Amino acid sequence: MARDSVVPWWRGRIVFVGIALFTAFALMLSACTSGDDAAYDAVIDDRGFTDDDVVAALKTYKPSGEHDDYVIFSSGGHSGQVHVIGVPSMRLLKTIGVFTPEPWQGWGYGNQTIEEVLEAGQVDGRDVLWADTHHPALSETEGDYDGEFVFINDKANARVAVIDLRDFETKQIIKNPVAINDHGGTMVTPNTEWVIEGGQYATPNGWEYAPIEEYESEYKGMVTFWKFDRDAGRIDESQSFAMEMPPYWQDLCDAGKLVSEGWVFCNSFNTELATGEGLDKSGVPFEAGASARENDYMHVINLEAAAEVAASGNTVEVNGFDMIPLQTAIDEGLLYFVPEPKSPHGVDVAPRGDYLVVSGKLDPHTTVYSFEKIQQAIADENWEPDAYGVPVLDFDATVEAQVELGLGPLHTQFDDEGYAYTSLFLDSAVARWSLGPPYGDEFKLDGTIPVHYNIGHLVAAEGDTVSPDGDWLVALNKWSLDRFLPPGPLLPQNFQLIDIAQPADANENAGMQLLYDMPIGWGEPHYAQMIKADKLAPFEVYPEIGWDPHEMAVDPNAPVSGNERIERDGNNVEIWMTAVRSHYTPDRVEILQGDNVTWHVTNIDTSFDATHGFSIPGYNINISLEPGETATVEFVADQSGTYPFYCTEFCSALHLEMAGYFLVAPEG
Ligand code: CUK
Ligand code: CUA
Repeated sequence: MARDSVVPWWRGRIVFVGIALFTAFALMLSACTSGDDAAYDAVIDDRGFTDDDVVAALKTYKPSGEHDDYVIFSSGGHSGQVHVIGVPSMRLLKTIGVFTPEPWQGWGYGNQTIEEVLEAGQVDGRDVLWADTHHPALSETEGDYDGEFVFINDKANARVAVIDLRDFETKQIIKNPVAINDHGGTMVTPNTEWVIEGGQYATPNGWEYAPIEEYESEYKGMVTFWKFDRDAGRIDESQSFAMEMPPYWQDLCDAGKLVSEGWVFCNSFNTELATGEGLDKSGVPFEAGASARENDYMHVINLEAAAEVAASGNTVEVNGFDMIPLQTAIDEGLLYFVPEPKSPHGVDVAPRGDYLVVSGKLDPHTTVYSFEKIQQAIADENWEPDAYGVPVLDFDATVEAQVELGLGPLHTQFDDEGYAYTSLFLDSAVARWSLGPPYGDEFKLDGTIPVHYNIGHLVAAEGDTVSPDGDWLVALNKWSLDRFLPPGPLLPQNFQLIDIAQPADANENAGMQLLYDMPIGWGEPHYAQMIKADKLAPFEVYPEIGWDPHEMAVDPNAPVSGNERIERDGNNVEIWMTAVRSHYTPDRVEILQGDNVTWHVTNIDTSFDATHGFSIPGYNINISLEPGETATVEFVADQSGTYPFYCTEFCSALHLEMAGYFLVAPEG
């Protein structure tokens, strides 16, 4: 793949590093002290760097003005946001406002279209302005990231968001009508027809009340398939559906690709149907009860067939949303189970779609299933039904290999050299292991590298695609302990950049080298995806003045230069205002207490990076206007007073003068 066809940039860099080091040491040895070399040596000396440190620094350093080669989209955990990070420099580029208000982007402070996006995420009519984002998914075309959209789930409230990568802005938040929490989302099918959202903690459908004693019969699991309309840039709820599952705790999903395209795989746990110990301690605590059995079940779903069943109307409605009942899924051959050892966490589909990798948190092995063998077991009806009648395929008939990796294996990524990488939570390490044919000769562990500490997910460059790039891996570590200056007792997480470009025999860590620690000081990220930077082509400025980013079109009602005005109709006041370096027109707005205010603002600047803000103190209004953007704010001026409004972006030498007065005269 990439490495065979082109000479990657790092080759030259490694040669350069090698030459630089060789030169440095040769010069040291000969005690040569020409000016530049002496400066170079002095820095290394002064800072007490080892050879490895110098190599690591040279591999990650980006001189001012040089851009990164890859971009990570990371979940923001319970910050509710998505973080954008450059690789290999590990510089934070942006934190995208998603489920949680974000002041810099004016996300959730009066901009009417943004308020509508956030309101769509209400649960039972209540604003929920935080989220626990777990798994971002980049949109794909033919199984490769295409750089157009990112999707992200909210585990806490079972919501899914759509981010458009033309402007890195959230365009849609959708509440799952069937479930109150999720986990196995978001994952996309190879052409992004479907965005997958699997459930987690079972509840009755629609999170209605049912006594916990009725867990077995009344509680349900689910997987939801959201239909994505790429042209509209939105999920189409009317074409989407859920599939009812037994009340096992569905965990993580992955979409099939190439040979397995059209199928979806989700792991699960708590097939024990544990319901907790209760205050009277009559039951079994969850962590013991939900990990008692040797096996849980990987869910194998025929999505292509399920979509036909849903389209034919063979569904029930839950809160107005189409759901395929469990019995229908069984009768129509949409759902099979495969035993997975010891509290599994996650299922990852290999680049060719042929193998499914599942690791049990309490099993030192990772288990590799063959999609072909699963299909054969289905054809042979080589199964026993579970308690709900779902066919459980024979374990031995579906397994390709088991590889002993270490303690607490969790998630797996792939590269272009036939290696797989699995996080070892309990060992605080990354295992590098080889895939068998057709990727390599045999399934075997090549070695591990320690990480710091308690790694959850890991992400490799284009690591979920049909053509991973290799080269870079980032370990998403939960604890950082001694790695950074402690900012109080709540510590950042640690993203560690690892070079995986060398073959496994290159050093004692199976060829891997730890390069850089990046503290993550916002929420707890779970998963991330890494895309080649040149696949992203965001707008530099909006295409036309008066652009409505939500509609991705010019707002016909946008204020433009020359038509600025204030109109009154009864107690409705409408303002059309423009912003340009360094002036608002109009810069005085005088109204009456109790007026309903509709305030449109357009940034008529069209230069790269010429963003203006617009904030009104006291009224909790703060919007961001990127070049060309128009926005509308609506509020009732219920408080009289004198309110200086101003621009929050330091946009010019006369930025402080970019201000105005909003005067609300008292009633009567
Ligand atoms: S989960 Cu958190 S480390 Cu939500 Cu993918 Cu495994
Ligand atoms: Cu516009 Cu400061």
